[in-house]
Amino acid sequence: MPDRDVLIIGAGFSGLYQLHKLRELGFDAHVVEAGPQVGGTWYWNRYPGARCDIESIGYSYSFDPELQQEWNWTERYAAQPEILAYLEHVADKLNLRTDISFDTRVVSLDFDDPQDMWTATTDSGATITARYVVAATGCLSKPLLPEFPGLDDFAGDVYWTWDWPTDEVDFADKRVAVIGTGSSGIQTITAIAPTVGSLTVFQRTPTYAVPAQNRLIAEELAELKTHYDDFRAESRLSVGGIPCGDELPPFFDDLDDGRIRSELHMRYDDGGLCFQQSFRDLLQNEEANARAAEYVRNRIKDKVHDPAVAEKLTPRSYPIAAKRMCVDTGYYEVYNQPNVTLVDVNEQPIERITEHGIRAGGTDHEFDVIILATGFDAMTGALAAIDIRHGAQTLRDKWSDGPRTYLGLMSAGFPNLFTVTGPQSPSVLSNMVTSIETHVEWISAALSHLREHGLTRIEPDVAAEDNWVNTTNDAADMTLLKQAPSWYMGANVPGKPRAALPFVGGVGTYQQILDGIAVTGYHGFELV
Ligand code: NA7
Repeated sequence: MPDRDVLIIGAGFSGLYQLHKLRELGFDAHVVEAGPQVGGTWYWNRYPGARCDIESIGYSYSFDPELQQEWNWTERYAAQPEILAYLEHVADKLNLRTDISFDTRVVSLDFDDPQDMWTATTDSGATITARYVVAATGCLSKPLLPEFPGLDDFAGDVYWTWDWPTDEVDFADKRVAVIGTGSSGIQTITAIAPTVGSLTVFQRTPTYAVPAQNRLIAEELAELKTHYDDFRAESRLSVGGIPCGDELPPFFDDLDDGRIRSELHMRYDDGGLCFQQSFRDLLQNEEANARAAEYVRNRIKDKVHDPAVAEKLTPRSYPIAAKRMCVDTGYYEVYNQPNVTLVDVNEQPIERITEHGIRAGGTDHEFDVIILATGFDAMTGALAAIDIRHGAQTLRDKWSDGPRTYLGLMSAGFPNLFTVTGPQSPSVLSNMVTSIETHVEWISAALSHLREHGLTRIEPDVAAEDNWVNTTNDAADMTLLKQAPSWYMGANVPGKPRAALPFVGGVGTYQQILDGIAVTGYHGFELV
């Protein structure tokens, strides 16, 4: 008999809810977490200015009405410490820590056929057996560590945004470099710019950032709490896992110019990622996309005083929203400070890190501090980091040309192994917490179904998986996603196969597909 019914890997938003849900259903579940405490992404990414770019009222659990009523988010977009405090509160309230092993990393998983169980080996060499494994390992949890030659020679301080020190770092009067201008980079840059001695930003691809319009939300939240369930129901059926209001009809539906301009203006000024839902077909229609992209480009031009710097900051080579957009609070304005310099690494490639700084394009820049905000091996990285085997087959080999899953939940040949927000599910194209709840609830119901019917094994059919892989690729082909060199496509990791990692069909559609599959007795899965 296995040690546990279910082994859950990871104690972030996914793993915590998965543990609670399974315990509620009477399963013997246990979590293994690499970090020293709960939080996952929100434990590790504690860099200055770290903040969620999905609104806090949606980026939170809906499963517990009492929790929903008692917790008060202070701001429209919660900062990292508040999200971590929320997850700690949830862990305490639901008494979750007793079933979590901290500071423990799963390094391999091996499936035993006759017994229908997984053996997990941890970094201490200990083993745990479980009938089922749920990988709640996160989509952006395996950091990308670009090999800048000479990094070890640097005499100053090096910080990675994904592993920031717990003690406060003082940048006063320091000469600071930041490499990377994704969400982590631009949040860090904006937060430290007021105090640094000087700041030099090394940018490879300019981002489309729209304003957050962050604010205190005490009154809004009190009002929402009178009908929170309606908001949650709407979230689950929305495109992105959080309601964005009515978008404009498809671009070609006779939209007059004034209406287009006022919609873009209204969305931009309202703030946040709902901007990308200005038109229903913004990610499908090149003309609609170009119109929204041009709007943001013009706003960048308005904000940055030096036209040459503004031009460098302006994205022109890829469609808006085809690469993860950023949400900012004064990011572009940072470049109006006299002590801030922007280096375009396409013009001045980083050649090496030296003892005193960074050599780029033949110029030596001297620094006291280098901050690396270079992103993640998204969606597949955390799974590939575990040696997952069934007989002679490894998941790494199976996915060597790109992930192959059924519904982003399981992969054929690897029975009893579920992924929460796995590749080929909406995940990173959505409010993660909505997508996490959908998966946790679906997986939990599937495990209850197996138990009720005396079954011990579930695995997708190869044909169903092939169909889903084709559906995912076909859906991505109908969009402009492939036109951007983004981590959505695996493009940021050298040697990673290019494949659409998320399912672009939207949260609501996906939820209906999952519900339909469960109702039809788990169509496409083999239950033994
Ligand atoms: P991102 O969005 O992947 O950003 C990483 C940044 O680092 C991005 O600007 C990269 O440029 C840059 N990068 C990566 N490698 C290099 C090298 N070798 N040289 C120069 N620049 C480099 O990760 P984040 O952590 O900012 O955000 C992750 C998600 O968290 C975000 O999308 C939200 O969902 C929240 P590139 O664009 O690849 O050219």
